[in-house]
Amino acid sequence: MSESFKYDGQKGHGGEVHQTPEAADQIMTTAQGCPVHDDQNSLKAGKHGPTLLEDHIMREKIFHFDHERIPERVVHARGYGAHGYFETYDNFSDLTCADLFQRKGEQTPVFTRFSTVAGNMGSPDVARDVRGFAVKFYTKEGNWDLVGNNIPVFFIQDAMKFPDLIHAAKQEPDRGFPQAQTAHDNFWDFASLSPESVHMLMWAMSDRAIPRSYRFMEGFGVHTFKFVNSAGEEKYVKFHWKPKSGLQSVVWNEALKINGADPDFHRRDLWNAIESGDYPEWELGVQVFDQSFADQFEFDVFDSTKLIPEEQVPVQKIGKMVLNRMVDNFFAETEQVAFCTQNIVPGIDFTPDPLLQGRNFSYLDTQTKRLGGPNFTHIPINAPQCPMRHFQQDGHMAMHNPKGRVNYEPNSWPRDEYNPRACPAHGYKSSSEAIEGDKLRYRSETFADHYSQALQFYKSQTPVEQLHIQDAFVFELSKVQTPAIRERVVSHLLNVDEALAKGVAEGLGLTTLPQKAEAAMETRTDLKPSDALSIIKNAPESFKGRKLGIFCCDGADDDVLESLINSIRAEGAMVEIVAPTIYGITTRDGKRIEGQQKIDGGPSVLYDAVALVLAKEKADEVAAIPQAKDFVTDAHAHSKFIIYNEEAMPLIKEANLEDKMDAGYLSTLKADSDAIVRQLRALRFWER
Ligand code: HDE
Repeated sequence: MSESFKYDGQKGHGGEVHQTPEAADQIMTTAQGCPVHDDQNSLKAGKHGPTLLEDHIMREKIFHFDHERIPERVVHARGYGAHGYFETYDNFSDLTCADLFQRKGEQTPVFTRFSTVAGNMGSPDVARDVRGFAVKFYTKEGNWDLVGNNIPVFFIQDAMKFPDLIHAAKQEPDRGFPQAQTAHDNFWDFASLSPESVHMLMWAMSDRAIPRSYRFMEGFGVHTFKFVNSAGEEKYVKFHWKPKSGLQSVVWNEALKINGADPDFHRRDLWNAIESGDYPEWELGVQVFDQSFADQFEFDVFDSTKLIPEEQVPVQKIGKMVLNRMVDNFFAETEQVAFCTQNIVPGIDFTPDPLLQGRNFSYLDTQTKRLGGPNFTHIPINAPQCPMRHFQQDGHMAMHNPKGRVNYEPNSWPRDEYNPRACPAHGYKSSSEAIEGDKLRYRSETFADHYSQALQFYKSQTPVEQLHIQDAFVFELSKVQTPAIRERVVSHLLNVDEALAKGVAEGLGLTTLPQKAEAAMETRTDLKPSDALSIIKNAPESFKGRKLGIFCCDGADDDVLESLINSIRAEGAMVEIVAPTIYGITTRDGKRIEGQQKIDGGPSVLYDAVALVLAKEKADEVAAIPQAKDFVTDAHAHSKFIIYNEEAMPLIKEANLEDKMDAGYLSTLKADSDAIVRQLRALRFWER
């Protein structure tokens, strides 16, 4: 080969040859700061190599790459976070001396991470699962982590059972599947042998476990905590997050399809909302009660498988959280954030809830493993935004290091910020509690009722939601291969509601009903339904923050499209154009509208409602696209509103829906677009 030919590894690969920096601050360096001359070719002995060990630049690059991963979270591995602030509504010093609740209008920075529980880091977002809802408040008196879920109760009553629960829920250890789902033998075997989980199972089989988006779900602290004011008065408190945009879930068949079409559905949703300035908000509510309420309440307030209905102790709103900034770097912030239930601040305290007590050990322990040492609080996302003064020192990756000679106390050196002392007046004081008794492994008898609140939850649902619960049990148990496990689950449901148990048994094809499971306590039927527990009863009656998918084609009517898009935007909602090609369409008047999705990649499951704005000359061609047919068929099956113009009738006919058109089909001929959008506020046409 001629000497004049110099192949640089880029020519012919479409890359720019020798991309050079335009300014001094664009020069690439090694991690040690040494400027790099060529980042694409290793250092070789001769033109064909071998590569030299001397190549410190390549060695450093590959060494660092090899160490990029840290252990994923043992649970809640799949998650997504955002920054924001919490604003206090008033002075709540009568309730708590927690600094962040003392001043009306005070803003406290927060970082919030939402997650699923069972799936590994790369699992799909819309798995049927509990969602984590963890908030780190960077208060002036230290970080307060409220590490909650989107369901107010939990599967188990004692932390001792947590490893078993999670082992059973995650992939089975021999085969390594199924991933991100509880629809398998091990989970239902464990659950059906742990009757305390029945209340939570009802929630997990409800639409709560398939939220439409993080933005449309509630959050709960689950445990009972304590508020303590400056006079030392204590109250019990349960924390609630209420989304300002109302509750919403998807239906199960839709969830299955979303996971194929867009496994990042919830991530993308939060990213798009925040990046477009539509900042999601949640109000923080508290249920505050005292010992006398706790004494007369039907259940033990330290039992995390029970909730306190809002009708019995109303939720008082004390502030709101606004998420308004995405992270700069996913790993640095969302992956490295270390929530710890034991991070509390003066004015808030724990209770003896045996689940909470166990968590207070687990979170610190797991962060040390995940983040590699005791100095994870030095990582910016975990560091308090108030001063830290103590004598802790050294360890891996120590970033905040004390100055001066003093690192112990008592000492007689001058006091300053590097020589702090504990303060009896302002320091964190655990609330006093008289405790006596023998050392023993024991489950309190007051934790023994496993079915009454499961029934109360079921009775609080609308018929549509009740049917979804029944269907979910049938779906999950149909994936269980061992008949005895399926029957054991039905035997528990017989203690909850006979019609539900029979419906599930029928769905499973059981010819005879099993015996009722032996119950430690008989199910109470006197608990009143609680409307707050239903999603549909708490729907927002607004289409704001939701998304309309408009399937259109060349020749579509400009007026129809334009007025629909304007009305949707006026509602504060989003629109996506779905077209036969990603190039988009040319309207009847010759206007070009870009497509955001090609029909194959933009199925109707990605939208809250759909519109079909087609054109006469293209109607038959479009009706022949199989994915276009699925678009309509799925929207119909998922009880979505379907807006259509007359030119879309051939597609509707092709989907065999002409005879099934109900009041959920909204004709652009019969109503103006504002009126149509008002109808979308119901979110779904459940009557279908
Ligand atoms: Fe967790 N949980 N958990 N958990 N949990 C973790 O901590 C644990 C429980 C929750 O976005 C782990 O950092 C025990 C209830 C959320 O980073 C670990 C018990 C509730 C997150 C852990 C529970 C939660 C976690 C794994 C039973 C709702 C994700 C990684 C006693 C109130 C936080 C990590 C994030 C994460 C332990 C039960 C919520 C292992 C032992 C109940 C939202 O420490």
